[in-house]
Amino acid sequence: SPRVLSGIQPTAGSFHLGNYLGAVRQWVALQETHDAFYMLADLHAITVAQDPAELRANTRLAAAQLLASGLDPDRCTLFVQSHVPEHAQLAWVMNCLTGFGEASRMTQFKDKSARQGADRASVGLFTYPVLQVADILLYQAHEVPVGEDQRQHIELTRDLADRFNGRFGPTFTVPKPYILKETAKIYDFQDPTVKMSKSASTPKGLINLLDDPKATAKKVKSAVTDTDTVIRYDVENKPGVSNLLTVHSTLTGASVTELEERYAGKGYGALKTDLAEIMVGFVTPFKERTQQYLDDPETLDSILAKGAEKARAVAAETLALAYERVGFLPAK
Ligand code: AQP
Repeated sequence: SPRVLSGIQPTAGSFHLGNYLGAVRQWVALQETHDAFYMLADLHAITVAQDPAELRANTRLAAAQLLASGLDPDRCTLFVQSHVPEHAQLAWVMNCLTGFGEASRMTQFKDKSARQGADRASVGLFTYPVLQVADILLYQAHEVPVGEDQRQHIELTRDLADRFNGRFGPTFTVPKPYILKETAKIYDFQDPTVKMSKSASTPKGLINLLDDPKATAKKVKSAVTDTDTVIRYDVENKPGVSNLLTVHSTLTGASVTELEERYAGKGYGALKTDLAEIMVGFVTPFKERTQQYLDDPETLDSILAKGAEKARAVAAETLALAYERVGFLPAK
């Protein structure tokens, strides 16, 4: 079956609603139809300042949240990026194929480095997209399930795969992005014109899955909408309401059209109250399941150890081929 690879950074502790709806939810579905590789991107996590004890704890916490979301270690390969040294090794080769100007055009780097100040942004942050290229190509992935914010990085992956294949002979599968239109971009609940993001959103605009469910309900009820009263999906003119409809629709399975009909003539209050209840119903068992996995770190670590072993088998084969193609003398 076709292969997918995706990752999530074990940074801010809790996943937010954007991570879940934009990416993790698709991962769970794809493990049924694809040969799926999912990684905790801890090498990516250190491109910004981090605390070692927190990184370790957050890596287990992210694994627990993925399992709580429905990833099944018997149906997919779940691993920690730093457990598979081939990622860093192939990244070096890909760095040498990437133009400085090409890397400079990556908008995520431009945004993040502007926020941090050019002197504080690390070289690691600059080459972050190239490491991502290596992550994907190592597994010969056909598709990469991500949110819209990652589209440019997948384009870079395609360009570099083509460049390598053209220069050294067919080596890498050229992957496609797998981005579901409806949930490609979940917006901040306070500023529905920008994406929900752990580094840029204010606490009120960021819906963290592990927050106290009561606090989450409150955030949903105070979501920013508009001064109109009509509940209609219209991202351009009604971004706040449209975002709430997207979340409602994805979590309940009701189509947006159905929801527009159901809420016709009702006020925003009704939509927000219902969505608050839906969110509480979703996050309460999610939090419980996450805690159960955290309470058993030995099982968690053994799942990750098995995942790393499966991942390495694939990654090592690709790296060996890439090393041979670039002309490295084999170690005897
Ligand atoms: N708002 C979003 N809507 C849809 N998808 C989203 N993703 C992130 N935000 C949204 C997707 O989540 C996956 C994991 O991404 P990550 O680990 O790289 O997280 P991130 O990009 O660091 O998340 P943030 O909140 O955007 O962090 P900052 O602010 O640090 O950049 C990816 O597939 C991503 O598309």
